[in-house]
Amino acid sequence: MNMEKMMQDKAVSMYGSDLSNCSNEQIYLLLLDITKDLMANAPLIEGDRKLYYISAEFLIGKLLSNNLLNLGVYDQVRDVLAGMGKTLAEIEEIEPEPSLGNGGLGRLAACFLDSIATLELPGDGVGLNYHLGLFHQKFENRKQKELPDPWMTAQSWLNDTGKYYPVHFGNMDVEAHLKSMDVIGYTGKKNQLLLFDLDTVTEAIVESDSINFDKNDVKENLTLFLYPDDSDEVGRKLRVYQQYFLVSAGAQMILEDVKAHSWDLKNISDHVVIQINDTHPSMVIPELIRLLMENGLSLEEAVAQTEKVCAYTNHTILAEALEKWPSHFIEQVAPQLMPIIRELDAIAAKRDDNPKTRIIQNDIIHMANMDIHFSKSTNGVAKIHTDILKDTELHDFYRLYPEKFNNKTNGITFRRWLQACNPQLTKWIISKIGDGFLKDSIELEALKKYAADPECQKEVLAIKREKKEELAVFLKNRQGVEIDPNSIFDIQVKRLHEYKRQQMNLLSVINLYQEIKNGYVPEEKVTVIFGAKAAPAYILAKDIIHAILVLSDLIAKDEVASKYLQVVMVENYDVTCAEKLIPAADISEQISLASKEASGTSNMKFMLNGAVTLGTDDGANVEIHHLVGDDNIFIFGVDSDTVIKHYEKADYHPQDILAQDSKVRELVDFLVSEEMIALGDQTSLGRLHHDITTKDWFMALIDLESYMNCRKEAYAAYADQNRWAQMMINNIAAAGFFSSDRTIAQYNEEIWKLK
Ligand code: Z2T
Repeated sequence: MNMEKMMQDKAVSMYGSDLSNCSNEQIYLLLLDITKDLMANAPLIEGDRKLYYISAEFLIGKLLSNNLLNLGVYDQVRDVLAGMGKTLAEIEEIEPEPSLGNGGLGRLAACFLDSIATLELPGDGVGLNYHLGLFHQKFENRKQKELPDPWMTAQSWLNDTGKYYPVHFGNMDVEAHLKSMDVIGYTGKKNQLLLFDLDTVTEAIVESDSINFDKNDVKENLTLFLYPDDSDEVGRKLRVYQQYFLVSAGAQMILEDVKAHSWDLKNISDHVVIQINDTHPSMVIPELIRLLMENGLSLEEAVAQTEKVCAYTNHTILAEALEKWPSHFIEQVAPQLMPIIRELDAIAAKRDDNPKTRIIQNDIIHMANMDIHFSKSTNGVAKIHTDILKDTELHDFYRLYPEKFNNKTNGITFRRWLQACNPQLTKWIISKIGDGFLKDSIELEALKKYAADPECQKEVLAIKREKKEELAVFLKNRQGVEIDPNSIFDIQVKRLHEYKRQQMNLLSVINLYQEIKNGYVPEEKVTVIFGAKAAPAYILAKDIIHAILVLSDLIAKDEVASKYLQVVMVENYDVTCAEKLIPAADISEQISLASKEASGTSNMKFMLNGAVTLGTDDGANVEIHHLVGDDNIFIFGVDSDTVIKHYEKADYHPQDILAQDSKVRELVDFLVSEEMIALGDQTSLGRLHHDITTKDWFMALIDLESYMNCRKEAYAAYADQNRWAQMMINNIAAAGFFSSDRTIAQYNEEIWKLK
């Protein structure tokens, strides 16, 4: 196909003008049109068994580059644009990023869709179309402010299927409107991302300059935002409305599909598998049972089929994130589910006399318990996470159903996280080992033999340097901040949460700042970069953002310290900026409290792009550590068993550490020093200081000393650039295991059994 001619013809038909006269926006729109046409003609992946990956989130990122790449026309488009003196990156700037996820869980769902289509497995994503996304983060007075994120535009990747499904809430009936996006795999075949929406939703009910809206009017607000503020009762109930809307429309659509194929509903489990992405879509279980019974199955038959159809993935051991809904919520939102949930609870009671595995306890419905009893599979997302589920968090269930438990270590799609965001490194790898690794990622291991080669070391360092310069330009354009590509780029990007310990990173930076003030001259300048959104109702997380922004300005204003140290917090961290930050990173900060990060997935993206991990033995870091060996990673901190014992015995007290370690005391007290208060908000900084000194629930202080020492070791290692480049290559070479193609192949072999 002649891409140049296609683009020329489109320019004439759409704008009546020559391609060379088109603006970037016009070029984006004509490429959108061409790409959608090409995808419309791509064959659907089909089979006699189909997967539905049901999830409240799909953090898909911009789609133009990714779709061009998977359609096999990326190079052609790039070349046509180059002929006009333009880059794809410039054109892609026009594309808004769909804001349909929070963080890892939503991004994982997006990587999975890419790999499912690439492996040519029949599997669609099922989710919701949030008009205003999560929220857009702005910094104002060094604090996070939340604004709506209206990402939908007149022309977009969304298609209207014209289909509607009735959803019956306790107090009203609504019509779920099905929208879809094509998901094209690397071999040119496609699946769908199916997103439900409600036509009566009204963006205008959101107050200007905030994300506040009337939470009571479900018809107008249902799909406005992802996870509306759940700090008050109406907010939480709205979330239950969203969940039932998703699963009811989703289950109806699945049954319609089954009927269209003339498959027998009595044997639906021969043809359908539903992967439940955390507990957000758990109500699909009773809803499917209800609908199967409406279609003539007995309760016993419907339950037996549903248990064979559904599979559940757990993404966290944090107790506060395991959803539990008061039964009166369900009674109001979806009363038709309550009799079924009560039946399921009775069956659970017959299977096990342990009250802790019951679904309904004190009139509260434990969603995860329902999932485990009535799914064929329960999986964790990294080896250590699954082990903790079996040994502690879900131990009672593991004893009951050992055969249901399994691990599926997360993965990432190399199409987006290497080929699209780092073409330079991709080209270099191909020049060394060929392009077989793009199909079979384990072939990256062949790079190992180049790690000690000085010529190769020079080449990867040059590529890293180029990506650091690109990031510098990007950040200058995006938020006007200038960074120095000669410095070490030390990066922590992820949702803001105490267990991820951005506050520990901050305290360590305070230490470096104070040492410089006391005359220490670092060998290398360091740029510490943060990117994180905090949940709007999570006060302490917002306090940590405030402290980072205050420290950032304080250091920038200091003539001496700013020569050696810069702290940058990227505004509105999203997939688009992850694609710039990750290829430019020297150090990947993965410093969660051991046992708390289920897996992490940015750790894999950083490694693949030649950053070296500085982290704890937690989540998938454990597997990264094992694969690269002690010499190619910086590991510190107490292990997960120690942490779990502290929680069991309730014997961790930050006061103990503060009393015996005057240096740690000094660092923590700096949060409320005159210097900080001069630029910051005393209430917010005081609250953070008080929390760390009296509670420190996620034990930032337990690892602070070992973290600071380990970070210094990493900086010292960086000074030996050849040695550092060797570590980079060893990391890239070991990253093959973390391809989501491998993860999906395992889901398919052990759970889905498609084809
Ligand atoms: C989320 O992103 C994750 C877990 C959740 O538990 C919820 C959300 Cl929104 C309810 C993350 C984990 O924190 C992370 O460790 C993991 O890598 C990711 O899910 C994908 O499994």
